Amino acid sequence: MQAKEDFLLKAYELGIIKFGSFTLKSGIESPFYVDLRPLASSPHHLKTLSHNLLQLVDEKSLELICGVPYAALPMATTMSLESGVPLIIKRKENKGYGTKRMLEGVYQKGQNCLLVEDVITSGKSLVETIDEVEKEGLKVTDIVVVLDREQGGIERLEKKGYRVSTLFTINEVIDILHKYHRLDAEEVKEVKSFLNESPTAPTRKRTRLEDKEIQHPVGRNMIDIALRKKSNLIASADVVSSMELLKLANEIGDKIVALKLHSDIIVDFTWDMVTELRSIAREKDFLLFEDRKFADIGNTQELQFKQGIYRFADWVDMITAHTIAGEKSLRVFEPTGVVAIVEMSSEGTLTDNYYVTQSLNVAQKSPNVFAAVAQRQVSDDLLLFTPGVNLEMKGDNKGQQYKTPKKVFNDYFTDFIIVGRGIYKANDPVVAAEEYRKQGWEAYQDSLK
Ligand code: S5P
Repeated sequence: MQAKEDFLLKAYELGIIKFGSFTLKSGIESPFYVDLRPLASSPHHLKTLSHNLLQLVDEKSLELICGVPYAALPMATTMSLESGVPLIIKRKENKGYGTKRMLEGVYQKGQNCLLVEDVITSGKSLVETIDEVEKEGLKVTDIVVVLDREQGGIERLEKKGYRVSTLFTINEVIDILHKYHRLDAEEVKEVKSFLNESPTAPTRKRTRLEDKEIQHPVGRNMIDIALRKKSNLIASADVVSSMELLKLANEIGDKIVALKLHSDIIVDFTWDMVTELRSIAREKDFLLFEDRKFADIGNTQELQFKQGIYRFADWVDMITAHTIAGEKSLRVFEPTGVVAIVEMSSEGTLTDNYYVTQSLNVAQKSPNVFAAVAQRQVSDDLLLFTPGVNLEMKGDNKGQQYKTPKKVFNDYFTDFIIVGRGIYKANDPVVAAEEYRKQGWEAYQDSLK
């Protein structure tokens, strides 16, 4: 205990915890701020800390050590040097050349990897790191954390089956600093009342559709239709003839919010078909959504959008576009609603964390983008559409990867699911559409709790 207290007091002198008023990444005002990076400037303390972290786990079971970037990297390195357990390095983003791997170092599939984290709050960044490490075929069973801010992160990880060991909790830190007169009673009271007010369960809460900050009229319209129909379903009508398309639209139209099309796969595309489709959409109260995935400079996209055989500008409510050509390239679609392709569902997609962040930046800057296609939570000023949803299949042999409605509403806070083959290839598309509508709406309602 004495050694632990001594260590904390020394670390305090290095400035790892500061008291005052700090705005956190989440926008919350916090009376304290923790940053363990200064520890790396004191080799002696870094060694002590790493030694203490190693004591928390059974060293014999370890095959690899990996630190969550960046603050835990020097800790993980020092632990590796002391224990002789090899280190692997997780990148924050893909470097875009060379091996393009997210993990660097020598490892084999199936090896057990200890994760090291500096501070755990909600556990979100740890969950992301675990996902990426597991994606490489490694096993994660144990996680060591220097400081637990006691805001639900440990519970979240334990619920997923991971063993988490922590060196300090924030309450312990406050008590030790008080005991040694680094904090007075008034400061302790302020910090503790802040900690008590912060919920211990994960703080993530999803926003109801009606409370989303969506300004674009097509986005508002989608929300209104969803609430009227109790449906979060976008059906992807990837059929190749106008007869099949119109039949499907007629049959499932009253269960969906939008019908997503790939017009260029329809062998007999005609304006009569468009007229008929529009009249079905009006009658059955759904929107027409062309999944063209534009990906060119603004001028070319404008021509592709307004000219040619399809003249989408004349008849669709919304279209998909990649953000790859930058914000200005997306303005050419105004006033049609744009759904930005931020992340793809397929195996091996190049949309890594770096791409997704940059792509969301472009999407948020573009006034006519009201939604994003992604496999993760996005901010409340965009609606989130998630494709790759299927109740029965895990994927196809062309790289598609499927998840269930429950998973995407719960984990990503998806607003609308996109379902293709799950519906149009079903024995009875009407029954299937009703099943996806019902399960989707129930999963959405559950995710609000
Ligand atoms: O990342 C993506 C983005 C889209 S828009 N992954 C996708 O699968 N899509 C589209 O969603 C895809 O083009 C197809 O039209 C639909 C999924 O179809 P399914 O048959 O696999 O459900």
